[in-house]
Amino acid sequence: MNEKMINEKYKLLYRINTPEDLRKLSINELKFLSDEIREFLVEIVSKTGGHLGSSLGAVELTLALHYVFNTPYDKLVWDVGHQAYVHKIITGRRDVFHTLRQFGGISGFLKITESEYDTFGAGHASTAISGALGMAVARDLKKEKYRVVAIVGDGSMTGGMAFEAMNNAGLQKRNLIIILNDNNMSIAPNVSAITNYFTELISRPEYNKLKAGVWDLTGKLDSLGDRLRKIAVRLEEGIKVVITPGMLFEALGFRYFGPLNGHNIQKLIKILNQIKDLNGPILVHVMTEKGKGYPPAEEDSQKLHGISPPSIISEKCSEDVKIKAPSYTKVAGSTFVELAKQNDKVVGITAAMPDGTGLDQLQKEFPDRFFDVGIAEQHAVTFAAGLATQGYIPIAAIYSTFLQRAFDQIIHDVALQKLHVVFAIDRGGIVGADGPTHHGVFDLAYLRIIPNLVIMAPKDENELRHMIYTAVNYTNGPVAIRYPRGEGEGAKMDDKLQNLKIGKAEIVKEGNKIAILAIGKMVSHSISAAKILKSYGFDPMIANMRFVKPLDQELISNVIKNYDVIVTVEDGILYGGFGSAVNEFVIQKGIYKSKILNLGIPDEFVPHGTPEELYKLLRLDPEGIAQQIVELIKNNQNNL
Ligand SMILES: Cc1ncc(C[n+]2csc(CCOP(=O)(O)OP(=O)(O)O)c2C)c(N)n1
Repeated sequence: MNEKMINEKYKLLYRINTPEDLRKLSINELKFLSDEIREFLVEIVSKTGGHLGSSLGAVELTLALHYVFNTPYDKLVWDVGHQAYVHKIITGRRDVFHTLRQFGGISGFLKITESEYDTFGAGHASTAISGALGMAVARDLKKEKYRVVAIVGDGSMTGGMAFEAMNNAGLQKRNLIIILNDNNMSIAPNVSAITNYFTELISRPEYNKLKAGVWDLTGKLDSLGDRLRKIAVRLEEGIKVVITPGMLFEALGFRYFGPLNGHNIQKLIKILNQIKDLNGPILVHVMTEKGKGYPPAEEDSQKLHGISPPSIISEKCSEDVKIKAPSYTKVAGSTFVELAKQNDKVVGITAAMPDGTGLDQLQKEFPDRFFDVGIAEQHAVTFAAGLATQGYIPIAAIYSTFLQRAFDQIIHDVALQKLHVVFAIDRGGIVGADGPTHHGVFDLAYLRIIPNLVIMAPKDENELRHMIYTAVNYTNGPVAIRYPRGEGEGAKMDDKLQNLKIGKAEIVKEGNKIAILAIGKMVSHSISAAKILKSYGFDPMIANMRFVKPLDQELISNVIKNYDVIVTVEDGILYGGFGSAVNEFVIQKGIYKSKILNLGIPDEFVPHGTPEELYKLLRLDPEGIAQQIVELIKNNQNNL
């Protein structure tokens, strides 16, 4: 599309370079702008991939917020950040929006270094209220005047941290506005008591009618002094307690407004203007529709929560994309079901990611043994611990990056009590376009330090099945299996599941002089690296280590004796990870003599991009692994 065509198609949008431009538009123009933005979103995100549904649902809300609040002086704090594409587009990033989630391009989430309008980085759920409260307190300490607004989805409200923050905000009584963006959906349909509560709240017409009356009354009484106002508020409290179920937010110290139609921009602007300077913590409940304005997303908002490029909207793409192997997730999901069929004590737990973890398969087959606890990873782990005390074998399937949240629960509630919980840790390693908030690169390091925990990582999807089987049969404590995002390696699937020997590695290729000790996905990269090394005259031995804990000490001792160069390879952070474990072992045993090269992720956050781009950047692609080994040998020719 040339510039003229773009200008015609997006007439209003191309006038908006900052929210200041937005504030010059009439309400009617804002409505047309909403349509243009929806079209723009679908056009771009279908090419880049990304969180389409959530952003489509938040178009009017985002415009209204930037229209009413004086951003960036006033601070908008978006939870997760996946719904903030419109915010990006109208805060100076329209012309680079096509680089969304691309290597070197703009982030798919909020990033404090990307724009002064991104007041707080995000990617993980339920952080916005805490961050916003911190800003509000800082404002008061500095005696400044800016307003702080946190925008949180109903799914993210299921995270305990949101309530910890509300509880504290209610106590502190600072001026703070929370917008509850309620679309009744998390990624999957939102499953929680709080969702039922919202639904109940909005479906009681008698409450809404009375509430409107009382708010009107209190509004009119504003000028009549404290006493009358207190009486009116008390009257209102009384009515609410009788008519509404619990008044959760008000009990936490918030003034509740809503529910409002989040697609009626005129009304949104009116109400936001009315409440923006009220004192104390305020909660505005806004109802939106996920995927609004784009029928495929409205019809299947779960599927279109996030889309991969080329978009599933493109009709051609299904022919173009050749699937080489089932994903690790799919294989894990079918193995969970297979094991659940064999053993009625096996149960599955997800924290709001039934499809993402493959547990949707168990949900279909054994709905009574499947538990979606909401975006509540900490609870998921301790809930699993409770089940395990009673003889159940919980499989807690959680993404590596989100399991970080439950670090203490793994230590205190599971490992310390030696409970048999199976952690199926999906998205270990590099995840790609979601970037640094989502890469699962810390898991081996943060899990390795926990006593009683067995940690494995499969070289391919076939081995993943055996590892899940082994973990379910291992009754001596908790087991973590960490596997990557995306397609498997195309491995041949064995007919029968086998128990792997705990702490035993597998030699996948004999060789001499160089020994490559690889873990997880890095085994296949190392096998390809060995082919490259052949052209340099090297023939390395390759071990699939399988276990980060316990380590195969016997194998490592033998390798130290018999090889000149030992290379450890992992797709995780080097500090404290698998390579560190090998180093610690050889130093402790006093058997350190060979050159040891630790390949993995340096002490940096990994940006977003395709996995291929990122492996290359990190020199963890086969070429990078081979080259690093060649460089080591060249630099140490005299010592080897
Ligand atoms: C701690 C954590 N767990 C899981 C996720 C994955 N996740 C991203 S968005 C999302 C759903 C959020 O629902 P909601 O806040 O209602 O926003 P919506 O997508 O419905 O607009 C989930 C579960 C996450 N980002 N952070």
